[in-house]
Parts: sequence; C-alpha cells; structure tokens
Amino acid sequence: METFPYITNLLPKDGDARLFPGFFTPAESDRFLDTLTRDIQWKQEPITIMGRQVMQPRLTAWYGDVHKSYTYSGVTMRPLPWNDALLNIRARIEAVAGVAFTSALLNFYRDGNDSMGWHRDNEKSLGPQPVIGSVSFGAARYFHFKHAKDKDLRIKTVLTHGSFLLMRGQTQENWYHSVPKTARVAEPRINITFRIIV
Ligand SMILES: O=C(O)CCC(=O)C(=O)O
Ligand SMILES: [Mn+2]
Repeated sequence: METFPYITNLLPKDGDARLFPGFFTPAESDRFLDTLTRDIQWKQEPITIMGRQVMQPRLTAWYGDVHKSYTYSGVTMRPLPWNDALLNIRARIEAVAGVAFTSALLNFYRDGNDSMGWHRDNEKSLGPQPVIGSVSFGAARYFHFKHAKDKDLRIKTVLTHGSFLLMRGQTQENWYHSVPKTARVAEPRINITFRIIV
C-alpha cells in the first residue's frame, strides 16, 4: 500500500485519513454526478433505531461483486452488479490506494436536510483495519470525525465535488464519522464508499 508522505494525515493520532481534493477534474465530476444520479437504483430504506423503524435521511444503494453478499443487522444484502461509471471510479482510486475494492455503498443526499449520523465502518465483514475509499460528487458537505475515547477530540473537513478521502489503519477502530445536516446546502450530493468484504 502507498504511504503518501506528501499528503498530511487529517487525524492527529490513532488513525489514518488522507484527503485528495480535486482527485477527479470538474468536468469528470459533473459527468459522474449526472450519470450516477440517473443510473443508480436509489432507494430510501428504513433502519431500526432503539427499537423503532424510521426512514434513513438519505437515499442509498449497494453495488459490488455479486458473489460477495453482506450481512448487516441479520439481513443478507446482495449487491447490484457494477456499472461502467462505478468501475471507472473504482479503477482510478485503486491505482492510488493500492488495494482491490469488492463493493460500494452509495449515498444520495438530496439537500442539506439529508445526513449521516455518527458511526464507524467496523462491521465484522470488513475485517480488521478496513480500507475505505470515499468519493464525493455534487454539493460540498462537512465531514466530521470524533475520537471514540478522547471525546473532546474532533476534526472537521469538507468533502468537495470530485474529492477522494482514503481512510485506513486504525481509523474505524478509534474514530466515529458523520455528515451533519446543514441549512446552507440546497443542492444534492453523492458519496460512494468503496469497501473490501473479506
Ligand atoms: O457521505 C459521506 O461522506 C460518508 C458516508 C459514510 O460514512 C458511509 O457510507 O459509511
Ligand atoms: Mn462511514
């Protein structure tokens, strides 16, 4: 795996998160935003929070190697097969990350009212020290990190159109992350987190 001495780690300790703003050109990013908005089978799915079913505050989709199913909260999800846009994006980030991603969770934030709560991507199916490649198109949104033990330690960054964020090492063990709501954003945003199901 690459080490990227030329890109500073966003996290001061216990993890490794490298941000590549403008990883995709503005023209490429516009094209991916259009294609993915149109061609992905977006759905609003319910989740159970403290025993109550509520709709997720965003649209989602799950794509990947079809033989790699994924079990989450007792439900086995089979991914939809990769499309050309996703394969193109995956090849571009794999060349930098030096790993082979097997699946992608896609999120569509319709506007600033859509969000993602605090969580870690530390499911068993991702194995120890998972590598997560996160690509964003559309509206720039804040992305927050919060240390799991050192509660006052928070890092904020902005994920812009065409950016690539690579999280690895102990990041998912020690840091929660979220995409908070914001009244200032009216435009949609797409985020793709590429993952390796082991
Ligand atoms: O939208 C984002 O930038 C984050 C998405 C995320 O954390 C996830 O899909 O697990
Ligand atoms: Mn996540």
